[in-house]
Amino acid sequence: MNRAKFPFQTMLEYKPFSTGLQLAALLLAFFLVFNGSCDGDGNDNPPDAGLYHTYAELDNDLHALATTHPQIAQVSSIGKSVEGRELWAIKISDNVNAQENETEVVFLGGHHAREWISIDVPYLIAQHLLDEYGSNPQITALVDNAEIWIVPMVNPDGHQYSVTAQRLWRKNRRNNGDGTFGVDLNRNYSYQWGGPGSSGDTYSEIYRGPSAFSEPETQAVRDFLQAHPPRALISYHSFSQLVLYPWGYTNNASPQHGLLDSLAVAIANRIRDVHGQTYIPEQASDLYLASGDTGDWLLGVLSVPGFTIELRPRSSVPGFELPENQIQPTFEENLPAALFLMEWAIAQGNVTL
Ligand code: 0X9
Ligand code: CA
Ligand code: ZN
Repeated sequence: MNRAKFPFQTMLEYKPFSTGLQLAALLLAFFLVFNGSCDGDGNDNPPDAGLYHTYAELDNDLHALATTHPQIAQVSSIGKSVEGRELWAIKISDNVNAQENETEVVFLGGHHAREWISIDVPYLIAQHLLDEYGSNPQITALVDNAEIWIVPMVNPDGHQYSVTAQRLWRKNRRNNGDGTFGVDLNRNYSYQWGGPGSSGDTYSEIYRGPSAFSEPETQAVRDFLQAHPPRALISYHSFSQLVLYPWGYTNNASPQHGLLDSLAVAIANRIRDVHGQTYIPEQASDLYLASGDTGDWLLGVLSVPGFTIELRPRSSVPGFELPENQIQPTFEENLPAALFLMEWAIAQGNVTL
């Protein structure tokens, strides 16, 4: 298997301006001069990501979903980003205003700024659950028997920067105080923080931050998950079409390896059944070692099975810039997998790993 190096280079070390920097600067200058959003007239155009959700659109659309489905949907903020944006969560359950003794399942998206599809997939899952409630018996049962929490955009500052300034931005927008910006939120969780596959260099794309949970975004996710320990979780990323499970910090198998692998295989099979796309199930360390990610903290600290799904596309062309016409099929193929994991979680009842 020499797959290990390939996704690392394509996903992390993608260097868009390694050639043609001057041309890029020139194009940027023309863009700034002729783009209406920078004319300083105080009537700036809103940031636009085409059919993908921007932060403002997500804020608006999540609240609209809750307004149109008040019995089963509620929007709240789990905290604020470095730049003060709210980290929106939508809770979907019967009697949504009550905290009932029901299985909790969590879906996260948008840890990495440039992975736009990782926000729209969990958003569309939320929308689908709400639209189908009351008519689709499978979904009605899920919503009745679980408390489903969806946090589509964990890194809104980075996302906004990706939309407005630098499409391939990855990290959050922490000012590191040395001329560099950003901490990799998926290296900032505490379990095995600082280990292999993370960097202490502030300029690095995999900068882990000055300490575990140094960032308000990961603090918010941590506090939320400790208050609402889920039975299962998916964190969406892109790209490469993989279903990853812990450990990521070591090649050793976790004590739960058998269960995690069989769930990952089941998830990948359900994805393939929709449009024939292969997503490879594997231990996260088989991709590359990385320490301080969401899945390792979930398993290591909370004993919760969590999966990192790397969405479409398969390879570095088109890489992070997945065409808009693939938003819907990517959602469609990931829906049955998400429903499967919710059903599995409900079936576990109060049994913990
Ligand atoms: O490197 C990451 O954080 C994830 N890939 S991405 O291209 N979306 O950035 C993968 C994390 C999986 N975890 C480990 N390999 N430990
Ligand atoms: Ca309920
Ligand atoms: Zn990612």
